[in-house]
Amino acid sequence: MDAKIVATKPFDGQRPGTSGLRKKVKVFQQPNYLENFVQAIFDSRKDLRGGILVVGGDGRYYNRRAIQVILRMAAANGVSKALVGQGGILSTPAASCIIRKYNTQGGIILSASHNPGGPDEDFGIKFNAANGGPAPEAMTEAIYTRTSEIDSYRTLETEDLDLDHTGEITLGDMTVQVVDPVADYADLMASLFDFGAIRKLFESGQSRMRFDAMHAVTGPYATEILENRIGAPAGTVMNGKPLEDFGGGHPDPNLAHAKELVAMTKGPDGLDFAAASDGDGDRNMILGKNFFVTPSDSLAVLAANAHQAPGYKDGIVGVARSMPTSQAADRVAEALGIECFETPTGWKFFGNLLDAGRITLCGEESFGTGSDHVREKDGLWAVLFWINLLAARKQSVGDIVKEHWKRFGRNYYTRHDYEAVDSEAANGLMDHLRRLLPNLPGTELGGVKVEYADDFAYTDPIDASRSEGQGVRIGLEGGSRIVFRLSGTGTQGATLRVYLEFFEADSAKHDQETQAAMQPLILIARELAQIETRTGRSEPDVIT
Ligand code: VG1
Ligand code: CO
Repeated sequence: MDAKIVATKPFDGQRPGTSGLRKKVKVFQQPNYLENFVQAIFDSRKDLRGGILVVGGDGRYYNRRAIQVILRMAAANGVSKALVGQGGILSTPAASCIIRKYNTQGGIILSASHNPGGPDEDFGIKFNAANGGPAPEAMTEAIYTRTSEIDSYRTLETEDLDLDHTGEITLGDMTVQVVDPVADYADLMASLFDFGAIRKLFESGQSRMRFDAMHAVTGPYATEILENRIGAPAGTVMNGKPLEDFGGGHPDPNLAHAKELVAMTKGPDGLDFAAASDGDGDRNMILGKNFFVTPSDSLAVLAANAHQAPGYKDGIVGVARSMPTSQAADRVAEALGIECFETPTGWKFFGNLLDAGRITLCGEESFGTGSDHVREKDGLWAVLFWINLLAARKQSVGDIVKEHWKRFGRNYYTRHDYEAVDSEAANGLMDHLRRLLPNLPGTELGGVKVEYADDFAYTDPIDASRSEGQGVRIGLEGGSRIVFRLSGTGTQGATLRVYLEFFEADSAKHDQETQAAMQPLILIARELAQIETRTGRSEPDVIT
């Protein structure tokens, strides 16, 4: 079958952000918009010709359509084999697992993650490299450059394929193998965690739990692993059927968007353990009875207890966290005598450290935790790690975290998001902060001395690549920090994120309500950035 060459013109703005190209579905539906980006991937990743490509997505609206387009283009661009999740479904960590397990040349993942789905909502596409991780910046820049000069794309004229049954299909000269999206991933989890010990915990009846898939991709994964393989009671997984619009909600596992689940942990009859994941299955939220574990604390607790899970029984070699993530993990690394890295926001920056064997665990404040088992953050992995920990330590979630604070001190932490702010105002605010930076060190904020103030830049310790302008960082004496950055995943205006952290060593002061305890720092941040006068917003839209 001959490839058809279709003439096209470049679209502006196809530069991938923190995690791929994310736009409104309507933008992706423009003729040639998706095709241009996909052809730019094939043009800049020459090893895909004759290679194996993984394709799958989180099942949101436009997923099925996009996959048919991508498969035709893959065949026309000389890919020899495509591995596709049944029904077009692959969670982001499962895609990473399959890219690695079958030694493929990479994968195309369709997702806008925690953003809402549906005809008027968001869609996204990203390329993951042969290591299973999100394309590093040099790769995404090459793809972007190609989108700005593209004049044609290659495709085939064929009928849509039936992707709802596993098995092999021929498409031109390419083989499409439709794979069970869950099996390989579930096997990997079974190799890392003690399913027997977890089963006993469930059988004891002492730990009542729920996992909220938020009508997103992790439903089938959680049902297979928790209910079928481990034997948790039926109904442990809630909202387990993936829907194209996630039931109209934000598939974002946090206190603001997983309200139903959070409510189930409250009161004397509250659940002992509850967890949720996001649209594409890479995020996690961990809750205990009347207890919320911040993602930053979760990373630190997992690092301190890693040896309790079979997959990490020999300990960990190092940890990394994104810059805005709290410094709780740094304290654990110091106690363990292992390396700790601070990287820019986005999972792509962990890839080199993981590949080089410099770190075992990594995480972000945005409900992302993961390890060297794949090259993406992994929601269900974090949930299983926590349940394994509960089974091994025979303690409640709250007790484990409180004991951790007693030993290492507590890093109080919160993030305030101002969403869909006018872009010009948001950029003006960041410029204003950058202008303040040189004069801040040595002055006082709220009576505390500023130790450093900078616009975070990162030099990758493995390949020396440099990333600048990654967020304004203000460090105060005693370990408090204020960080400001603009989101790189939003699709409407700008989203300002304000990250706040302060350290409390005294265990008598570890029981404060977070927002109340952080009020002084919150006010300082608002004033310094002139948030209200510049954006017209007096309160954040989302507090996590
Ligand atoms: C956000 C988070 C970041 C995360 C990214 C992708 O990016 O802050 O930590 O890596 O989303 O997560 P930003 O640029 O909007 O702050 V996911 O689960 O949306 O793939
Ligand atoms: Co996600």
